[in-house]
Amino acid sequence: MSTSRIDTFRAQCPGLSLSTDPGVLESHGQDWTRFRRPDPTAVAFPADNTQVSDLVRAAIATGMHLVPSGGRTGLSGGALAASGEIVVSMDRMRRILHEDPADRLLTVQAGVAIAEVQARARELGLYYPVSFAAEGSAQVGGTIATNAGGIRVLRHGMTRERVKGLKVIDGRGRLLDLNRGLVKNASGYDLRHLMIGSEGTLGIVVEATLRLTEAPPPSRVMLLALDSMPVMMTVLAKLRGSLRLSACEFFSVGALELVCRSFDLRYPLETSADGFLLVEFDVPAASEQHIEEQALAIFDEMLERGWILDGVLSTSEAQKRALWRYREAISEAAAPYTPYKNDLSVRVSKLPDFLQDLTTLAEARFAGCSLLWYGHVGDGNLHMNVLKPEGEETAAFERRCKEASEAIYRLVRAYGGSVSAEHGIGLLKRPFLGYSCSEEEIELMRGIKQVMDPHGILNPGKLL
Ligand code: 2HG
Ligand code: ZN
Repeated sequence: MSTSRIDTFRAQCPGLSLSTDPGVLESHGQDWTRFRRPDPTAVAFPADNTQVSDLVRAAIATGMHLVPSGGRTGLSGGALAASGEIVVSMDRMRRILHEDPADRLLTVQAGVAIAEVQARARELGLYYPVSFAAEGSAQVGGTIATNAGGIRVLRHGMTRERVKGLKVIDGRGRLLDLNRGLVKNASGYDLRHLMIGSEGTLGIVVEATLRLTEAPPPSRVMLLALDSMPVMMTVLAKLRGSLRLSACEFFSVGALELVCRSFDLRYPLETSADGFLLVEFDVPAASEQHIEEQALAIFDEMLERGWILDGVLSTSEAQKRALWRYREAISEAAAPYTPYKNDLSVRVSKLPDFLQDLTTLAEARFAGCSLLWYGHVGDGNLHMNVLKPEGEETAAFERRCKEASEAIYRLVRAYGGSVSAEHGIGLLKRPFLGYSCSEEEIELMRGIKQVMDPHGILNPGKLL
């Protein structure tokens, strides 16, 4: 790009911090995906809403494209800038703006980390339930742009459920103040919900008003070795019948072994199995003994019926955290193997059949590759990571995975599922959007994009 174009851009944004430092371009031009090299022209660090609005107007005037960027922990390439774009980083917009314990609302700038929202909620005696392994780096704006899920969706839903107000700069540089923290608001189309999950293609989130909830009661974690995969839903139904679950996660033995190897952890159980279920459930102090007895009785019954082979029940907070680590560290353990990610969902009741069909398909298609299976099975969400065999070229591996994806996504469609449960479509899943959404839906999405971003400057090439 010519120097004059970026100079014109700069001149239209007085006071805007704009970096062209190669290290910053490299770090801020990408997310956690590793299939493309970042190549942005510059990284903008706006400090307030006006500067975001200015830079959108400057982008329109100069024909520059913008890539909104948060904590860059995305897994679909939604925040990847590989074509000379200007990255819009929220790193300087990290203030908690307003606390309203009476309404249980917290208003924050888009660059505040999820862990900070959680910490502030705790200080207020409340709770922010969006939780996932990358919460220390992931920012509020990014989680709204992708409608992030995580490990508490079973009880609290996705990020969408938490967003009660949203300030957004649209594709013309206008500030939209959506829903303003209201519980009830039946006045027209709810543009807030259109923005949630739009992956920076309709507007740039600058502020959010988040709904907190009451602090959860004490809890225990149970890790179970499953006798077989089909029995998983029977076990879940049994547990749900008697215990108040706040999480239900699954992982395969391959995933567990990789975590143990990568982080030098000891194997958590005495018996091995193909798959494991990790559940967390409430144990309010008043009924601690009763619930513990109930949990152990269910455990014995499941053992007797042959549904599970082994298990462990946490007895301390430290042990609870240690058990969670086996699940939460999987993605990090997989990272050095350039994993090709699948983030699939089907209705919870269909999961066992889907898993069986998918396993047969994936084992045939990915011969020679290690497959890691894990996910939030209480929500019908399965992550399948295909690890790149040592020595294989990244581009060739990606091509192979994409070809195999067609068959996988045909199966997903046959089950009425989704090709992206919680990671977004971004760049990597864009060719496959049609497996989740009909032509009519996609046509309407294009129309909405045209209205909200008529100049096509917001995250072009992503999602649609
Ligand atoms: C998780 O559930 C995250 O651990 C990451 O959504 C999943 O890396 C993945 O495929
Ligand atoms: Zn996940």
